[in-house]
Amino acid sequence: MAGNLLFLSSSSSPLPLFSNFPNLQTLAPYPRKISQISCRAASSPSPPSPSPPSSVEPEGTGAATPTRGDLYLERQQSMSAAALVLKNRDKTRRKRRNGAKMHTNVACCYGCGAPLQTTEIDAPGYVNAETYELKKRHHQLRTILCGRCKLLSHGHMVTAVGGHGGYSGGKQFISAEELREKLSHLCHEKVLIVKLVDIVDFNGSFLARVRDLAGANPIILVITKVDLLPRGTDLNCIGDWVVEATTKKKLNVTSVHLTSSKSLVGIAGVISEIQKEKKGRDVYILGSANVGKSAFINALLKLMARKDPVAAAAQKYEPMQSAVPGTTLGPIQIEAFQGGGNLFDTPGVHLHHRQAAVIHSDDLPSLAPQSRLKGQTFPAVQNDTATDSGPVDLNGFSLFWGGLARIDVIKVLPRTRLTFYGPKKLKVHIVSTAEADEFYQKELGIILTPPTSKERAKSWLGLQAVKQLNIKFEDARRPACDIAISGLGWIAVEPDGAVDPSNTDVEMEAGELHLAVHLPKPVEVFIRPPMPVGKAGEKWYQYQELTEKEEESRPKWFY
Ligand SMILES: Nc1nc2c(ncn2[C@@H]2O[C@H](COP(=O)(O)OP(=O)(O)OP(=O)(O)O)[C@@H](O)[C@H]2O)c(=O)[nH]1
Ligand SMILES: [Mg+2]
Repeated sequence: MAGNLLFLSSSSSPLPLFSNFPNLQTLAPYPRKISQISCRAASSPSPPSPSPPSSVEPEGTGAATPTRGDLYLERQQSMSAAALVLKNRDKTRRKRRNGAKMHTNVACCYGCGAPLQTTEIDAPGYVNAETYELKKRHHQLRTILCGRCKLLSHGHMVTAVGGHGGYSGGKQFISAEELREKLSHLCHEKVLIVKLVDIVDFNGSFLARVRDLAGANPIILVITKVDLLPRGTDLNCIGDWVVEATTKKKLNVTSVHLTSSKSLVGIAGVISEIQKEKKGRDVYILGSANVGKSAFINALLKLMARKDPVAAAAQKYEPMQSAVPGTTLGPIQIEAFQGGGNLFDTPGVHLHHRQAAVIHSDDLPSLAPQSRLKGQTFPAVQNDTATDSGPVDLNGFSLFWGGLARIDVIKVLPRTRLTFYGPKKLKVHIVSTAEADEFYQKELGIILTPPTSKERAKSWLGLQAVKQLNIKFEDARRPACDIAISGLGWIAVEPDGAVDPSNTDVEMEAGELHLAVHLPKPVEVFIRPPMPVGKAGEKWYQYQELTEKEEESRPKWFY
């Protein structure tokens, strides 16, 4: 460095050495100037500047202007850096491509996608050695259903979640990170993404991070299980509500479909949208665990099989569906389309913030609603058949939703009602807040279930997290909001219970409601605009007022 300084100071420039440094500062786009000067000095000294530099020189013309040597050196450096990046990128691409191919080359159970194995009888993918050899000889490995899937198909609830009281060989359970890694090739390929969201757990199962997986690929958004919505629900209102909620998530959604794999509502619409958007690409069905991906594929094949012999053939080896999250364990490739491109079922993403992540695996089926939701309302309306009618004014009371959640009513309007929408197996119990702690300790595992036994209650996390909710509302004639509990359902909060707008007695009252929600620590609670369900929903729901431009840019919804 001393040599460098010496060189500069011995140049013919009349300016002292340090007066050149301001020039260096003006050359901000060349931040490596000082080291470049060092190199130049050390290797090939450049001739002195012919004209005396002024104190304010235009950028890139002073003594520090890169010489051809500098430029050569800089280009060499950037070329070698680029070569390194390209080499690494090629390596990653090759790895990704191999990874993507891997799941198509390894023989997997067609029901769950777990790699076939003959050694661990208690692990997913197990098939006895003779069957395996026989099928292998006949090139029929793709027709094998593993031991766990056979149990599932006979109605057994076998979760694949290892170390959670579930399937003892459940080490093949895939974490959200592993799944992302497995599907990371998607954002670099041209594929069509069909993203599924469960209407009963809209916020908990939404999986906004699908954006990272999908890249720039288009997304068809499919809302599943709409057959479970309360009787009288107008799907037009639900469609508008869903699109409004989705718009906020900023996804590349082409269209929204309200579907039921049970009643086949909306499935035909998704098929024609897939045909329109597919353009020879592979189609990936993505979503959180248990949202109904495999059931949706079965429904898709069922309808497509009516016209398409390829889909009819694919129906023979359908993916397994079951009420336990973690049914599908690996990507399953299905040759479902005549015109090229395959359909892929994928394992569900297990989100840590859903109730399914914290309860005992044997209790998981109790989180899955089996039939149409019917709200449990508190205080009960007069003609309601609810057995536990409770008090008329909720202030000072606590409501337990099974053993999984507790809502303390701190301050609400005297006639506020709370309506619980979720699995029927979870009953709601109400006690005064003063007795709530004792009641919970005494009744957990007995009447407050799940956890479904005193034994299981011992290892229960408890409701350690308390979230204070201050809910503002403007119009007491419609619900103020929904309190959605991830993986469970939601509670509609109606400030005074008069959701019938024809009721002119209702005083228009704006205000604030104060509630406290107690949950297991990882479980999330979402406050959202109320979902317009039941006959009343249609009456109070107000469609979004949109400009023409907004109308055009929003995805359309179908059912
Ligand atoms: N009522 C109703 N139930 C459904 C519907 N779709 C799926 N289910 C039920 O939801 C549960 C989960 O369905 P699956 O298809 O196994 O869900 P999945 O998303 O593939 O689950 P994983 O493979 O574990 O990620 C099963 O009990 C299905 O019967 C639907 O449209 N309506
Ligand atoms: Mg599945």
